[in-house]
Amino acid sequence: MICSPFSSTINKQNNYFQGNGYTSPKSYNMQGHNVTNFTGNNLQFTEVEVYQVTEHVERQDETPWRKLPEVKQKVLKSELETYSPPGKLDHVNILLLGAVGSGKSSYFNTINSIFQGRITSVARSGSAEHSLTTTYRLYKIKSTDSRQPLKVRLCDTRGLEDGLNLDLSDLMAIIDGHLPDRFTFNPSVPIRPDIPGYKKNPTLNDRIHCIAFVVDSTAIDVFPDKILQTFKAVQHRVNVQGLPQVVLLTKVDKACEVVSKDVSQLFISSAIRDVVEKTGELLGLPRSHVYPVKNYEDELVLDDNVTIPALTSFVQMTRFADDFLNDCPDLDED
Ligand SMILES: Nc1nc2c(ncn2[C@@H]2O[C@H](COP(=O)(O)OP(=O)(O)OP(=O)(O)O)[C@@H](O)[C@H]2O)c(=O)[nH]1
Ligand SMILES: [Mg+2]
Repeated sequence: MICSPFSSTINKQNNYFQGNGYTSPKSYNMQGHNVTNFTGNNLQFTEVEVYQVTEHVERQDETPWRKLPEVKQKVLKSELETYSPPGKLDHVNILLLGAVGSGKSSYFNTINSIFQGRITSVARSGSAEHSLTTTYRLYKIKSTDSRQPLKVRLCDTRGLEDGLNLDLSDLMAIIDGHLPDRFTFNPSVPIRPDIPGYKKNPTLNDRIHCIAFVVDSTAIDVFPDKILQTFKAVQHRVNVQGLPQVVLLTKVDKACEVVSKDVSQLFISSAIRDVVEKTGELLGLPRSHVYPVKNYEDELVLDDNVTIPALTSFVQMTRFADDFLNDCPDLDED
């Protein structure tokens, strides 16, 4: 019922309060009554009680904003363990690119831990004034049972930072496969063909087949402009090649209190849904390419709620890389 029987102040005259507003029942089954006989055709009230609703109950909608595949961890792992790239390729290369401290090395450690069945810390991670990762690493991940390396590698780079940034030509040298494993970055020396270890004629096997922009979900509102410009410049170059790009949105536990208490709420949290949307807009990528993940960093044991989102992101990147390679004109030449 829509009604506003009085506004401001009304005083009792004789035995009633004289209303100064109106009643207009709407969307209500009056069962044969009308306004006139319902109100007695007047706005005279013998008693007036005013209630104010003071309690605002914050209800978290329990419907997930993203549905993950309804398969067990074992199935996701097995997809990666049995994966073979098309053509004569030995492996697929996924590049982790992001700001200093965004969680690149921790993502590799997370995926490696999942396949080792225990928490591992092969890549050095932590916080430092400048990038903790100073060496380019093409990390292999061994299958849980067979101990054979997966045919998907995670390529960990030095973090981007103001002043000591790898510039666009350095990043393109990495993407085009000119850098060997364990190449030590020297921010004051650009990557050029005359530096030791530079691969002059990289094959498709050496090239990057999917780029993962690693973004700290707590930094999205104050994302450094210089790093965004670097991302955009890379995107501009690789869009021409059709190279797939995704975002790994890390540190989701820090971006939402509910998730920090219970990681199983990741795809229910509206705060995380909003960060995913903002990140997609910032990098001009569809939301379906933005993967919120919690890296293993504080845990001593594996947890399905951490493992499944991380593994899902890894499977998706591998599938995108595979799609790219299947459509790549250079595939038959390697
Ligand atoms: N709470 C939380 N901390 C994280 C997460 N991922 C990474 N960290 C922490 O963030 C810090 C930086 O992580 P790294 O993996 O070293 O980041 P990086 O991008 O490799 O950094 P550089 O190599 O220095 O560029 C470490 O202290 C990690 O423990 C996460 O999902 N949640
Ligand atoms: Mg690192």
